[in-house]
Amino acid sequence: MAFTKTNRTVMKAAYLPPALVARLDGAFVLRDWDTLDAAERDRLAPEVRVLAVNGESVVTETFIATFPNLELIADFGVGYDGIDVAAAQRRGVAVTNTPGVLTDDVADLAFGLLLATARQIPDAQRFVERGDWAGGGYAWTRKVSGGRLGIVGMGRIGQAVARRAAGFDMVVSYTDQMAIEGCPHRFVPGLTTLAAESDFLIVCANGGEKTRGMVSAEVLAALGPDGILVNIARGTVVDEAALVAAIKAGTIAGAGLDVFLDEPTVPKALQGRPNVVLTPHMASATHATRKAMGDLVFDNIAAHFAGEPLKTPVRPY
Ligand code: 8YV
Repeated sequence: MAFTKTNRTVMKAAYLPPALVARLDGAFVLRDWDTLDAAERDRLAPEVRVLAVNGESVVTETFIATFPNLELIADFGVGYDGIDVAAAQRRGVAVTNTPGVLTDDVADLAFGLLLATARQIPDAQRFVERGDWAGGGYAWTRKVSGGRLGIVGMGRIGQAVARRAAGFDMVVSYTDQMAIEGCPHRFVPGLTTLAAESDFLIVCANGGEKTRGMVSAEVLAALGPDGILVNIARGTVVDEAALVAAIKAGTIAGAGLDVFLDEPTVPKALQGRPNVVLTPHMASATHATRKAMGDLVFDNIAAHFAGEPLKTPVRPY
């Protein structure tokens, strides 16, 4: 099949949920990059008008250039730090993501990690399962309600975290590139100052070069020996080596982490500790939300092929 504007060929180039794959396969010509050999890739690349990827995908300019007739990169995820959006747009390729539909789940997991880390819930479960309770109660832990919460990145997810914090009578402050208009919480321009003034720091910022390593050794030192860090954003935002050092030295009180620098690798030094709670990048992974994300990916692709406005186009970070 040679390229024509009417070919509706979608190249899947990352994991997508089976239900979305089935829908795409039913409606369009779906190809799977990972199952093709080099000759098939060369032959099929010119037909591809849409590339379907996910929030962890790395889509470089070189990869984009593999598809000379590409029109759209549809991302199954809200984060698109792995996609060279500027390069895509230079080539006239649009990019869509899945904002909004996963906000609640991600904020829920952020709060889950905060509570699980401060109250040491997973370690307390291990204590019960080991039979240690017979020898006396579990060690006392940290109070969350009423604490000072610092939010790093006050976008949709940061704001959803702040709404949950209100139910815990927390005092919320935040940092971002600038104060968010209409946001009722205290804006703190510097992350180190925010960390110094927070009991709990929740990272909700975008990934990408602008935020790489932003939660640095200095920020962790400012958070201090009573401070807890939660990251549900991207592993790149935290200087992971500095975090490991801080946890080992006890210069912060604990961490609740859903994302890591080199997923699925999690530093051994973070494992098996009562004050570190680890989850496998699952913040948006509920049945309802993954379905909604898949539907939005499908709707963006369908809108594109129908010549209609994209539902959720992105801008470069
Ligand atoms: C992933 C995410 O996209 O939305 C994001 O940015 O990090 C996740 O929801 C999801 O795991 C699919 O790979």
